[in-house]
Amino acid sequence: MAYELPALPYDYSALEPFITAKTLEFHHDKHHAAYVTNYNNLVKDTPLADKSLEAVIKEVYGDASKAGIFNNGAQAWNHTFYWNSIKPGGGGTPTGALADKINADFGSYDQFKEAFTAAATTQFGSGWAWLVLDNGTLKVTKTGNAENPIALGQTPLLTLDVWEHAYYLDYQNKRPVYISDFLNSLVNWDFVAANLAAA
Ligand code: MN3
Repeated sequence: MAYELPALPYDYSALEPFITAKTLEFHHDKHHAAYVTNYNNLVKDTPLADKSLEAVIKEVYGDASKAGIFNNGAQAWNHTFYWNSIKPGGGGTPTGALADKINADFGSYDQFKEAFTAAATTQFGSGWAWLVLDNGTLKVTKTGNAENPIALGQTPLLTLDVWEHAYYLDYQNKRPVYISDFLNSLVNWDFVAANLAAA
């Protein structure tokens, strides 16, 4: 059973002016789609084809002979998670149980924001910044290329794509502005709260 590219959960222009339709058309329809196509081609007619994407990511992580499957499968998963991590009219501060947990584990929302900004800014080259649940504690992490928290045994709650293809058309070299727009205007805290509640 092939893994299907999920549709974007909003219109291509819905995240403007922060992320333009042109970026989403390339990022979803070309980059994300290519990872899905490559993944399906690599697992086709193998025992992995019938397993969930999450199961395959865990199973092949660290196996050099299956690096292509890991990279394309994890990138397929990471992008779907990223689309759901942002929304039109997002950003601001979390509320409820999620806010309480952030305050308990980071000290304050501002301290979380500082840690997340630092992780996203200092990920050298391509990769991702994450908010994860690790043994019951919230942590900010960063991963290179396709690597993700599922492979590392953590529960992902939120992600930001810091590959240049995610922001270069709109922000060029200004990754820090892309990061602050993500936190101030795009984060889908409802998605993060639902992920925490389900963990
Ligand atoms: Mn990307």
